Amino acid sequence: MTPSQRFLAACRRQPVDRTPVWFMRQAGRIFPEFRALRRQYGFVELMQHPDLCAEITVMPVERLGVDAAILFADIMTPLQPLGVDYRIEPGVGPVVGQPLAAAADLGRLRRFDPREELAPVLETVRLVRRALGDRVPLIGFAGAPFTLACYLIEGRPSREFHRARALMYGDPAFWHGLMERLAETVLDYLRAQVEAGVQAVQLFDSWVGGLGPAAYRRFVLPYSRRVLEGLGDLGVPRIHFGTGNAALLPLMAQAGAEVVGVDWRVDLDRAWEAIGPDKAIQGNLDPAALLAPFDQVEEQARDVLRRAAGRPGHIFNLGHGVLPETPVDHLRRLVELVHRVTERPAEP
Ligand code: 1CP
Repeated sequence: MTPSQRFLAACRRQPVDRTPVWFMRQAGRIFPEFRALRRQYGFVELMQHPDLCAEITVMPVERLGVDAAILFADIMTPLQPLGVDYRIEPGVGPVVGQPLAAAADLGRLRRFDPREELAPVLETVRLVRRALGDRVPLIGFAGAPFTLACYLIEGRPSREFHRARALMYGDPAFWHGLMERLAETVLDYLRAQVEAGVQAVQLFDSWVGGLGPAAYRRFVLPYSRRVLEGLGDLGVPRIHFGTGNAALLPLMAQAGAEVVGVDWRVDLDRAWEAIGPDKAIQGNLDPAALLAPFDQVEEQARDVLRRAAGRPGHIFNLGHGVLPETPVDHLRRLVELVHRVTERPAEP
């Protein structure tokens, strides 16, 4: 099997010759070449250079041997044409110029066509597909409406997103209006990525774990579902990732993706019971394990693989993004380990 076939088959819970593996946040932050580029360009400026973004996207495929590439962009990328002024501050993350606070602010959000206003990102997709050919598939992505709403309301990374949660309960007209606009924007953007050539999509709901199941069901699920189901006719596998609260997994599994991505705070076998047998699962090595000596990485990785053994539909990944200080060589050896441990003889 080629890595492309391996990854796409696992998404569909079909048998594979080895467990496919890739790492969230594998493009960029871990490579010295990226850090050198960042001294030259601001992050938002870098997005205007499809040739450089394509190079960063392909780098982990060549250096680490992973079975999939993920587009080099950011969850904030579609917010600029929406009319949101933001910058990426080193050591902090996205910072929004004028956070949203009330229904009147929704009037600031523009309608736009991603084919025009996000043309450089879509050009990156085309360049990457040309560079990769059929070697490995390219995963497109977007932030889920809830996680984007958190940044738009808080204005910067926050530990608990108190303001966003307070507005969710306190001003439902604003909340639902905002989530509707974000769902529509994210859906258009992901559809444009698929048209440009991405072969799978991941919806990142990185901060959703701050909610309980009842709030998730009422304030978030309908909008994530609108995005994921809105991609249904395109035939590409959909991965839905969230962190922080395993109690949400059964609900996230109802949002319409083929694959549920799980973080490291839950045992993979338990997570699979929670999402049910009709979904594939992606995860979930603790990214911090990679900062330990490699024998510990191996022990933890084997535990993840043991919990997934014997059933098709596992995509090995970390439980959240790879940490910037991770040794590149640990990642390379981890890919090799996952492939070696899970290798199955070819069907006769
Ligand atoms: O593989 C890659 O890293 C390349 C593509 C990529 C992806 C998939 C980037 C580039 N960002 C993302 C997704 C992303 N961005 C998420 C979802 C995944 C996750 O939870 O990790 C989130 C929450 C963001 C928001 C964001 N953008 C942060 C995190 C802030 C926080 O609160 O922890 C940061 C630091 C950024 C900027 C950013 N995006 C990407 C890079 C390489 C960077 C750093 C830029 C720099 O050099 O300063």
